[in-house]
Amino acid sequence: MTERTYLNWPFLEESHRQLANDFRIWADQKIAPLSDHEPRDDAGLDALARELVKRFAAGGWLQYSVPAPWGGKYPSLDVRALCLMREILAQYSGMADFSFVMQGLGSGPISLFGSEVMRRKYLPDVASGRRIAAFALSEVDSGSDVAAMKTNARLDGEHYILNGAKTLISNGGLADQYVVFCRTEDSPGARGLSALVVEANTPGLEVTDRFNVIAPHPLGRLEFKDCRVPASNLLGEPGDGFKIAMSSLDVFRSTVGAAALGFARRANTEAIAQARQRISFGKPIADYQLIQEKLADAALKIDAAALLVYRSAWTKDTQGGRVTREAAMAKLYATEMAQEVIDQAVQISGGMGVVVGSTVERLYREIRGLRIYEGTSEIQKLIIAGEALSVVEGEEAMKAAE
Ligand code: COS
Repeated sequence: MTERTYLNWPFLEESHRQLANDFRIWADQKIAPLSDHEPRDDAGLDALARELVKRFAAGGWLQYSVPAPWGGKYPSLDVRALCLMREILAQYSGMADFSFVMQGLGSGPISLFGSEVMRRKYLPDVASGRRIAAFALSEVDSGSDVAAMKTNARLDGEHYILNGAKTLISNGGLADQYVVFCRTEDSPGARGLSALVVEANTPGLEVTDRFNVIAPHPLGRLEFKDCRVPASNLLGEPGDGFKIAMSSLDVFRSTVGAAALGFARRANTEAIAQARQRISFGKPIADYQLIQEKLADAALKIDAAALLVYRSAWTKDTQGGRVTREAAMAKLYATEMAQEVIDQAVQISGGMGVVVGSTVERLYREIRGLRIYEGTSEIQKLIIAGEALSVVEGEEAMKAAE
C-alpha cells in the first residue's frame, strides 16, 4: 500500500480524490494483470498498446485526454487529473502509463490550438479510443534545439507539401494521426515553425524504422516524401508551431513528473517490504540505520517531488497561462529523484534487485527515459535559470524606469 495522504492536499479537489480512488480500483483489476507483460517485438508491443487503449476507452478514462466539448470530462485539459492518473498507472506498468498519456499529448495541440472543425474531427475519436494519437517533434539534429528542425512544408494551393523525417516518435507506426511540427515560414529559428495534423495513411508517409529501447515502448522513425496535407489541417496560424509545441509541453511536463513519482512510490513500497522481510546478521535489515537512512531519504524526496508536481498542475489548472518554470521544476526534480529512489530500492533488494523480471529491475529501466524525453534535465535547468534571471532583469528594468 503506497502513501496516499497527498490526496488530502489543498491542490486537489473532491473530484480529484474521487477520481484517484475509482481509477486505482479499476487499474488494480484491469492493468495490474498486464504489469509483467513486456513484449520486445514490434507486433507484440503494438498489440499491447492497442489492448491498453481499448481498456482505457472501455473504462471511459480517455475522456480525461481531451476537453469536454469534444468528448472530454473537464472543460479544458485538467493537469491534476492527468497527473493523478499517470502516477497511479506508473505504479503498475510503464506501458500503460505511456499508452494513456500519448492520447493526451498526441492530441494536445489540437485541444489547445485546433479550429472547431479540427477538434470535432479528431478529438471525440481520441477520447473513445477509435484513433491513436502521436506528437512528432524530434529530429536527429533537433531534440533539445527544437528551432533547428529541418522537416519542412511548402504551401501549394490548398495543400502543404511535407518533406523530412522525425525520429523516436512515440506511437510511431501505430498511430492513426500525427501532429507534425515543421518549418513553413522563411522566418528563422522558432518563428518559422508550424504544426500540421497528418493522417497515418497519407501517401508519402512511411515508418522507416522502429527502436528497441531498454523499457520497450512503440517508437518509430517517420519519413515524409512529398506528403500532401490539407492546408486546413494547420493548427493555429503559420509560424505558431514553436508556441504550440511549448504550450503542449507546459501541460504535459508536469505529468512526466507524476509518472516518475508513480515509479518511485512503487519502488519504495518494494524496498520497504524487502527491508522488513530480509534477515541479515540475525535481524531484518530494516532495523539497521544505514537502511533507515535510505528509507527516510526516499520518503522525503517523494513528498518533495509530489509537492512540486501538484503545485505545477494546480497552477496550470487554476491560473492558466504559462507554467514553464513550475513544470520544469516538477519534471526535473521528480525524474531525478525517482532515478535515485529506484536505484536505492535495487540496492536494498540486493542481488535479487538486478535479476531480470523483478519489479525493481523493471522500474530501474522504466525511469531512465523520463530524464530525457519532453525536455532533458539539462534543458529544464536552463529554463529554470532563464526564468530566475529574467525576474531580476525585469526588476532592474522597472527600477531604472522609475
Ligand atoms: N508557451 C508559450 N510560448 C512559449 C513557451 C511556452 N511554454 N516557451 C517559449 N515560448 C515562446 C517565447 O515566448 C518566444 O516567443 P517570442 O519570440 O514571441 O518572444 C519563443 O517561444 C521562443 O522562446 P525562447 O526564446 O524561450 O526559446 P529558446 O529557444 O530560448 O528556448 C528551449 C527554448 C530550449 C527551452 C526549448 O527549445 C525546449 O524546451 N527544448 C526542449 C524541447 C523538448 O522538450 N524536446 C523533446 C521532444 S518531445 S519528446
